[in-house]
Amino acid sequence: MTLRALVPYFRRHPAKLVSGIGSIALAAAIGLVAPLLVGNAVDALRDAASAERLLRYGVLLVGVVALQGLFTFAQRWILVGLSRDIEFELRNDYFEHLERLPLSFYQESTTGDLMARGTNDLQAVRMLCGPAIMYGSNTLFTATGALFFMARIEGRLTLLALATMPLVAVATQVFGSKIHVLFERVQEQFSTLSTRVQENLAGVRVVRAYAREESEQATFRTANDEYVERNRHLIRWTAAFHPMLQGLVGVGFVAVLWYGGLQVTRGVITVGEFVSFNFFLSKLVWPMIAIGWVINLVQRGSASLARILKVLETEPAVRDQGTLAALPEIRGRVVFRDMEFAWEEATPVLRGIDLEVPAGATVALVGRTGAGKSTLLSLIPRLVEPPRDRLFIDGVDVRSLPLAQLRATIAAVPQETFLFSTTLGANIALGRPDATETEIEAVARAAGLEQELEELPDGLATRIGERGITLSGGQKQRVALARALLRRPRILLLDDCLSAVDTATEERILGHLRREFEGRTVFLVSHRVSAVRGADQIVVLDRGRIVERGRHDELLAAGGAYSELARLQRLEEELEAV
Ligand code: DUT
Ligand code: MG
Repeated sequence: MTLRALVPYFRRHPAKLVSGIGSIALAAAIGLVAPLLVGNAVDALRDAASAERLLRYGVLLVGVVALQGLFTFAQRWILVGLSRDIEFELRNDYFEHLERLPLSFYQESTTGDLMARGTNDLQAVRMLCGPAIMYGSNTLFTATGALFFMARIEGRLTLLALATMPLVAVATQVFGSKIHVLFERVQEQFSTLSTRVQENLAGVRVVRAYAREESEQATFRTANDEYVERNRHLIRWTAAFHPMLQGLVGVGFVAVLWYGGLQVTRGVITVGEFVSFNFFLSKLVWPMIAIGWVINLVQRGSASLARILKVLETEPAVRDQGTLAALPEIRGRVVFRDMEFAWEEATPVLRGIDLEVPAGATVALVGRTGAGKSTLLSLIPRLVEPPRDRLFIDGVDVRSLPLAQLRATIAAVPQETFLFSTTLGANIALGRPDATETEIEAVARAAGLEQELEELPDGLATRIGERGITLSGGQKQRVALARALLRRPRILLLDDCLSAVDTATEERILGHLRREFEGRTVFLVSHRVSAVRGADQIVVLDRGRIVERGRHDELLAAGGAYSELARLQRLEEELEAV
């Protein structure tokens, strides 16, 4: 059962759970004293009413209520606190897991949906851990106690009072499940809504550029309408639910008034007992309503928990497995042997790739868009899992290397850079938070950011991204490059990392980089011949196969795809020069 997943979380807080439920029991028990007191007071009025006696009852009653209040406070404080603790831990676990999920998972799920699970669903689980337990146990204790005393006063009257109970249970069940279904639909629509907002925020430039504001607004309004509509539907049912319960309870009261009054006139019970009885009955009203509410909370909570668990139970695709062979030192020789890879079955993206890159060498990958260059690079740090015995570093299958060692050896600049909304310096130091200012500045210069360092208002301390300065595409790329250089990796993967920089700047940066490349194995993807001409080996990929390889001059002489590319680019440059 889904709810079992919460057991380990509760196990961590035994003291809170026990003292919380203990407080509920005490509060309920003390609460039951009040009706007895009032009953006695009423009977005392008839026997021998004296102001002093009444005052004594009054003071006692106040004391009882105050004590009950104290324990009610304690139960709330402890159990709501406990639910917050569990929420905190669950949220951490959820986030931690999101960090380890395979890339494919993110292609299948929308951000809005993942956000909804981490917010709304988590909230529903918290309600299950706190209020549901609190009101559930309160109901249990109060109802048991009240029924016990009621039965002692008058058995038949108690049965009469309880006659409406099965109806309440049935109604709760019917309404509860209907409400549950409607709530699911509301949650679903909320996900859709948040996805739209999230995409519009992230894609704000595209929306503006294509003048899609109005149509996006219209789509959003429709989705928002639908959300409200679904909520209305839900409200209709929840709104009808409580009055109906109260109505049923009211019928019980009328019956008790009639039959109980009769019993008083017959002298079977005293007026005081009758007053007590009614007081106890009124104490049952809230628990009866609470039953319905708690059922709802449990249903919602477990549905939400199931959604969260679905994420938590998704296996992190890439992780250490089998026997590992940590190397004392990685030198950086990378070998692909007959590599086959497909993102989706039946559509191979890499086919029969044989490639040897000696430690310290630079290999350049060129080829048409979609040829598989980025895919090839993503296999090396195991961002996606390569097949076994196809990819080796220093002669060891990458799948046998501990992930931590493998990734510490490699720094990659992905084709699409991503910067966090923090300072420029912190973005560069992402992979080495302990780096000194001087080190960060050195790599920033090596990555061609010298001018930016001068011109940005606070240099490395300038905030970028949201609530900060927006960098240009080429600037972002250079920040990402600096970030990779700072890690001083043995293997450096540069995926078209200067594509947004003009050719002259690229030349200049590559000049700096030659020094950085020394002693490192470098994979350099580029569409520009000027960027790759200096590489030890140039590999031309086409539809997942290596179609040509060699040094710049050899490939030019061979007169194949590479020399054609070079010819076209020369032509372009000449045209530009005109
Ligand atoms: N592909 C996927 N899923 C991914 C990434 C890529 O199915 O997560 C497909 C798209 C394409 C093929 O793999 O058909 C190769 O893509 P890749 O990104 O490796 O191509 P590229 O050589 O890097 O192209 P570009 O020069 O446009 O970056
Ligand atoms: Mg690519």
